[in-house]
This record gives sequence, structure tokens and C-alpha cells, in this order.
Amino acid sequence: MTNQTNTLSENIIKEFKVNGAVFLPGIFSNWVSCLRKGVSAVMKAPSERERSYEKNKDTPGFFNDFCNWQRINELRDFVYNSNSGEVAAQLMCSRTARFFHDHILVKEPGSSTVTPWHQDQPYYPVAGFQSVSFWIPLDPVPRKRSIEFIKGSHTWGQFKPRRFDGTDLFPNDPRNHFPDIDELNCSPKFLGSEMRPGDAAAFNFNIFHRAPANSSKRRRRVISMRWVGDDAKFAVRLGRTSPDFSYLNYRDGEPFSAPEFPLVFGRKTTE
Ligand SMILES: O=C(O)CCC(=O)C(=O)O
Repeated sequence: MTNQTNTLSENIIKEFKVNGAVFLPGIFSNWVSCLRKGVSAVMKAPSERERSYEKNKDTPGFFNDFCNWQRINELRDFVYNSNSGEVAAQLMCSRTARFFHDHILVKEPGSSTVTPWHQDQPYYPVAGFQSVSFWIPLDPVPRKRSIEFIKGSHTWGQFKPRRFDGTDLFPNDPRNHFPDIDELNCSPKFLGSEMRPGDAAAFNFNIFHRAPANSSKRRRRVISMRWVGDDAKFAVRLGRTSPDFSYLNYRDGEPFSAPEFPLVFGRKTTE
């Protein structure tokens, strides 16, 4: 698979830092067919982490599966051989880029599941400000069905995480519940864009974001590829994280390092 643009402009890097999210048209367009094959392989044989919504009702589903890059060749190829590690390092202003996990999110035509406003980092066993997820659509997505962010909200602190079905992930978490966006006493600015296959929305793990239902007649296949930078440390949460890595037996504040999280960009020759 061929590589493509690796160098981002200073303006893009600044926009990411200040706004917490940036849209990168065409950045992974060479990888669309490879990623589509990877998503299709996972959907044919989901992992034990698969968690889909509405699958037992008569309504179209919202397929979610995580952490498949080690068993699916196409996803592994993207992680190691695409420009994503280098692009991630630039956005995070980090010397290194370590892969965290892949997350497949397929909304079938007519799926009524809205992905509610949330931020990602409180769900994860990782702390640190240097982080980026690439939300990569593999089908065209108009602005009204695309991921949406609140500009600058990656600096607003961390809140108690809820599952996408509305239940608390960590019931004893003392942090405040995620704010009701309609009741914020500021005027949030929303960031969104029409997107094509192979574009990416790059965003910090702490930014507030959501994605609408899929009221269209076409599937909305997306893969989110998540990366962390030099300052990543393990974070112990008050329950099983999503995705769950409790089998690693990590301690709070330990360097975020395990074979599951390969250092893809900026490796020292001795590592
Ligand atoms: O695609 C969606 O519905 C939500 C995506 C999301 O929340 C994420 O990638 O972090």
C-alpha cells in the first residue's frame, strides 16, 4: 500500500491545538479500499469485544467493535504502514506516536441510534494531553450526519462517562455528569463538515463530540484510529474501561507501554 501526505501545515497543527479538532480532507484516501476490507472482515467475524446496539430489535443496527488490528491484516497494515503515525505525532506535537486502538462504528441505513455528546478520555485507561483519534468515514457522509465537535471543549475538564445507551460506565465515579449541552451558559461553537471516504476528522480524546443517527438509505461505515503521544500514562478508573485492558494489571501513572500499544512512529533504533 502506498503512502501519502505526511507533512501538515503549521496552521493545521495550531488549529488542532486550539480547537481540539481539525478536518483533514483526503488524508487517508489511498487506504479506503484496505480499510473497507478490514471492516468487512471484522463484521464477518466480530471479536469478543463487539458491542452493537439495536441488534435484537427489528431496527437496523449500530455495529461497534474494538481492538482488531492485531488479528486483521488490513488494519495492521494501516497502523504500521500508513502515514497515520507520523500525522498523529505532528498533531500531538509529540516526538512519538503510539497506537492505542481501532474502533469500528457502522450505522446501518435507517439506524436510529444517535451517538450522544461525550468525550473519550474518561472511558480509557490512559491519561495525557497528547492524543488524537482519526474518525475515518468509508462512505460519503453529509454534514448533517457527520461527527460534530464543540470547539475548544478539550480544555473543559473530564466528566463521568456514560455508555452510548445512557447507563453510567463507572457508577461510583465522583466526577460531575457530562453537561447538558443545551444548558451550557456559553455559546458553544460547533465544528463539522461534509466528509468523503478517506477524509479524517482528527480530534483530541477530551473534546466533546457526537454523531447523528443514520436516516439515509446507505450504510455509514467509519473506523476511528486512536493514538497517544509522549506524555501518555496508564490511568486506573473506577471499573472496567472501554475498551477494557484490565488483564494488563497496570498501575496508575505507569508509562503507557504494552505490546497492545505499539510505538509506531519515532522509535529509537534500540527499541
Ligand atoms: O461514529 C460515531 O457514531 C461516534 C464516533 C465516536 O464517538 C468516536 O470515534 O469517538
